[in-house]
Parts: sequence; C-alpha cells; structure tokens
Amino acid sequence: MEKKTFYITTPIYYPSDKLHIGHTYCTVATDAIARYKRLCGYDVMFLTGTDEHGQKIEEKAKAAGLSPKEFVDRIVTGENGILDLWKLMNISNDRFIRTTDDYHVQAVQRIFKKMYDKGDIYKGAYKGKYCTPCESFWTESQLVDGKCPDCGREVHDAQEEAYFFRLSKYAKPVQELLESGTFLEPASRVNEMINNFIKPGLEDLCVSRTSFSWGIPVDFDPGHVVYVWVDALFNYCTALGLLNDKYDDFEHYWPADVHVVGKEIVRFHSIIWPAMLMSMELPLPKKVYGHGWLVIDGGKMSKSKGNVVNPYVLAERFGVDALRFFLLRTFPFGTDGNFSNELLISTINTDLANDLGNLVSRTTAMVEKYFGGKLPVERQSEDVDGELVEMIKSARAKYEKQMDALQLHLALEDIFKLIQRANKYIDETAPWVLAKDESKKTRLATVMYNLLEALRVSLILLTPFMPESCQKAFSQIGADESCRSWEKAAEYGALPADVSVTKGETLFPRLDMAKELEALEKLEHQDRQEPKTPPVLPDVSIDDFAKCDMRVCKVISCEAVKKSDKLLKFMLDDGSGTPRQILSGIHKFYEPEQLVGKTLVAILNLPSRKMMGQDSNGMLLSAVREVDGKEELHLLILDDSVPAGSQLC
Ligand code: ME8
Repeated sequence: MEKKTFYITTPIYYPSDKLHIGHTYCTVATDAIARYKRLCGYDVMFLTGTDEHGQKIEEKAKAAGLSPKEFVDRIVTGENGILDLWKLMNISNDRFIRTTDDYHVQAVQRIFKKMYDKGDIYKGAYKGKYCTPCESFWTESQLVDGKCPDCGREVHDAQEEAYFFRLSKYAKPVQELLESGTFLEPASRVNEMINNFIKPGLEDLCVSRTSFSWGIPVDFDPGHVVYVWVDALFNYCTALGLLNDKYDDFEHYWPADVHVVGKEIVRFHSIIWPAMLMSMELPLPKKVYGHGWLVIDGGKMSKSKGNVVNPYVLAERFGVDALRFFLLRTFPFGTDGNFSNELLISTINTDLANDLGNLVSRTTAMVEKYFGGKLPVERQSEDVDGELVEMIKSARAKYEKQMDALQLHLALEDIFKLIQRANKYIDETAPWVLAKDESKKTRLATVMYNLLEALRVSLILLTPFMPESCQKAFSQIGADESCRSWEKAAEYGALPADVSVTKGETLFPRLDMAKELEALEKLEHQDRQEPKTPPVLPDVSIDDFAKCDMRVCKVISCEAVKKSDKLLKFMLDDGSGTPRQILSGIHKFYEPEQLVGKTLVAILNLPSRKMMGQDSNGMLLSAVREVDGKEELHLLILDDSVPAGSQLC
C-alpha cells in the first residue's frame, strides 16, 4: 500500500540579517512535527527556504557595498549562515528553496501571467504620497508629521502604474474558508482575520513595483517587478514543481497539510494565499497554523534593543537537543512565550537532568550493579506495577492526539508525566532493598524491566524533539532498532526479556544556575560586540581601480543644508582653482565648524547628483563600521601638509 503523504512547510526566511532564536523556534517546531509524521510512517515532504527579493534586501546590500545576490549568499550559504544553522539544529528538511533560484523565478513569471490572462491581475494606478528626492511612495500612515519618514521633506500626491490582484473578488470564498472547519488555527486567529481584514472590506492588492529592481521581473512589462509576497507565497508550490521542470512532486504532495507560520504573517497565508490559489484554480492547503512569538521581557527581540538571542551561543553551550527541547516544552505553540536564560537553564535541570537523565542513569546503573548489565528472564509482577504499565501502554495514544493538534508542549507534558511516574516507581519499589534479599531477584528484575520499558516508550516519543540524545539513550537501555518503532511505542514488553544495558555518558549534566548565567552573559555580550566587519569584496582589476579619481581636498567652507537633518554642504579646494561643491550626509557625526580648514579625501569623478535641489560633485571618503548595532563614521582627515589636488593611488 502506498504511504500517505504529509507536506509541511516553514515560512521562508528573509536573509536580511542572521536568524535568531525566534526563527529557530519556528523551524525546530516544524522539524519536530515532520519527524513525528515520518515516525508514524508518512511519506513526508518538509520544505524550508529563504525569501530573497525586495526593497529591504536591495537597500541592505547597497549599504554593505554588495550586489543583492552577493549579500543574500553571505547570509544563506556563508559561514554560520542559515544553512549552517539548520544543519547545527539538526533540521531534517527534505528541500530548501531560495526564491532567487531560476526555476522559481520562471515559475512565478508564468503564474503571474496566468492570473493576468485570467483577468485576476490587471494594470491600474498606485496612488500614494511621493517623495521625489527619495523616489519613494508612502502611505498616509507612514508619513511623519505629514513629511517623508526618510528625509523629512515635503511629499505630494502621485500615482504610478502598477499591477493589482483582484483580492476583493475572493473576499466571500475566503471568509467562508476561514469560518469553515480548521483551515486556520489556533481558532482565535480566525476572528482576528475576519474582523480586522475581511469585514472592513478587502481591497485589491498591488502586486508589482517599479521603484526598485531587486525582484522577479514581470516578463511582459519591463520595469515592473513582482510584489515580494506573491513571489514568496508561491514557493510552497514551485518547490514541488508547479510550472517548472526542476521538480515533479506537485501532484504527489500538494495540497500542503500544514503551513506553519508566525502570527504576524497569518494574514498573508490565510487571506491572500488562498485567494491567489483560488485564482490559479489550485487546491487549497489544509491548514495554516499561526504560532506565537518568543519575546524578551514581554517585548519583541530587536537589533536596536540589543536583545536578539543568538541560537549558536545557546546550542554550543547547552547542546542542540537541550535547546530544541526547551523551545518546544516551555512555550505553548499558539501563544507568545517569554524567553529567558533562567527559564532555559531551569528547564534543562528539571526535565532533562533530574527527570529524564536521572531515570536513564539510575536505571542503567542499577541493572549493571544488581545483574551485571543483563536482566534474567523470569518475572514477578505486583499490584504496584499496574499504574506504570498502564501509562506505558496508553502513552502513544495520548501523545498522538496532542501532536496531531500541534500541541507540542502538551505532548511533551504527557511524556514527562510518564517519566515522573517511573521515577516515583523507583521510590515505591525501593530496588536497593530488594537487592539485599536473594529471594527477591526476580521481583527486582521485573522492576528494572518496567523502568526500561517506560524509558523505551518515552524515548520513541521524544525522538522527534531530541533525535541525537534519544539515539544515545536507546543504546544505553539496550533498545535496538527493532523496538524503537512507532508500532512498538504502543506495546508493553517489546524489549527482550534478557535485555542488556550499558551505562554511558551522562546525557544532560546538571547546570549551576549562577555560573551558567554569568557565562551566558559574557558570551552574549561578546556576540553582540563582535564588530560587524564586512568581508572583502570580489577583486577589481587595477585598471578599474585606476579609473577612480581620488584627491586631497581642503575644506573652504562647510554649512548645514536647510531643512535637512543629515546633509552638510562643503566647498572644497581640489587643487583645480575652481571650488568644488560636495554634499555629504554626515551631519549626525560632525558639526560644520569642526571641519573648516581640514584636509579631506574625495572621489571626484562620480556623476553629479542633486540632493535637496543642490548639486553634489563627488563624494567625501570616510571609514564606517557598526559597533553595538550603531553606525560609526570617521572622515578621512589627512595631515595639513598634504597639498590640495594630490592624487591617491
Ligand atoms: O516573514 N518568535 O520572513 P521573516 C517566533 N519572508 N517567531 C518569530 C520571531 C520570534 N521572535 N521572529 C520571527 C517572513 N519569527 C517572510 C515569510 S513565507 C511565504 C514568507 C518568525 O524572516 C516569523 O513569525 O521575517 C515568521 O513566521 C518567520 O520567523 C519568518 O520571518
């Protein structure tokens, strides 16, 4: 019989910065579900990837002096990048899509054209507030005091050609979808979508941009690029082969069983995504699950607050499995969770070191001590065994119910009830007392066997959460492959009667809270302090370098440009006899009077450009770097003895 399929996805991440613990949470949760489904025998397709287009990436790349593709490559495939992080976290994705992959680009162009041919995408005019110097459209709500939020200048009403998707046409079927069954979970998110977005009226969605170029070109209308969310959402289909030749699994796996997404992107996945699929006449995903955020002190993690938690630091200090486990055991999946290092350390101590780790080490140590590592086959049961044996037999069914409802923390809670029960059983049966009496050996062996069985079943169910540690623990308790399967998780008695154990390394050492907190603080501080030095750019030829005319200039005068917070206007002696005007956005770093008379370096042969209506003929050179998330800038100031007009070579 053919296996049932299960298609699960994470969001595709923006490679605009390194990923943090919040992204890791989302991916680890999805991984645990995918591993669980594989364990149950499903033919699983688990997809993750990166969402690489858009204005934000284009701007960041420019600031880093890289092309957008070079910039995203560093974050996706570079050292300690996204691929490295998923490898470290033991993520078992079957496929990884990058939206810059050719097959995806072509497929999105075909999809866009199909919706256009159908009349669901049409050309219209995008109306907004336009800032001419910044070449940017803004909405009313983005303006600051009615002015451009970037440069503070006046904006005016303007419109530009753009393509729109007829989202309004699909308002009714999308509402019906949201109200029917379990398409969107947790259920609380359904009302939020209907009340905040559908009831006020769904407007058609602008799905092309002309103000920047880092996107998938609309191939039948040069100058337009596809809106990044249209490009991104279709990854779930193109990665299976929709409208491309790279893969051929669309029929096999589509529709997705679940898209796991963070709460802030539920709107895109539960309104825009099904509407576009309806337009494409494709089956709809079975479920969108909107998980909560990991927050710090109740607020969002952010680079500017300097509280972004780096998963590498935690995984290296405590181990990948402990980190995976902590994330999924502690925070209910559907709601926000307050992350703290104290909570991480105390969870590791309580659940992993005390409950699970202790049960493994005490049990294996006792089997070694009392039986030389191998149990005799005779058994002698007593009433006190009943409750534990019942819990072993029913654990899988309870777990399955919670896992299928994506209540990962509740599934783990149930497993730990079994583990705690087994620890209590040790106290109840007092094996050290039984060991003293030769006539109680059979009873003692039965107690040991029950403990090993409780462990075996718990470990099978824990495997999707902590794959490596469970493998190690299986070896310690003598559970070979034949008794680690899903089927055997519902049985009591799968371990051989004469099972052999090997007490191995401590799986989860107990941590000293104060010491660990101090160490973490240091590591995190170091991590945040690391100078963000960009890597060396690709080589240029000496001839290309020689084309840059860089010269020493003396500052004749310098003043702030009216109505601009950033700009300083310089008149410079470049040695030619004619003063040169250059505008530079460095007011944040220097007052004009500090610079008069100084000897600076400028590149002169850049095309002249207008800034705030004034010409700027060249660019002053400065040294920039980021320290603690803040930009530092130092103009290149030379010794006054260097004459104006000297060329740099
Ligand atoms: O949204 N806690 O990408 P993204 C939990 N490219 N989850 C968090 C989190 C936190 N603190 N911070 C972020 C995008 N996330 C789009 C997706 S899908 C077609 C396109 C989650 O890198 C966030 O909620 O900004 C989202 O689900 C995911 O990380 C990716 O965020």
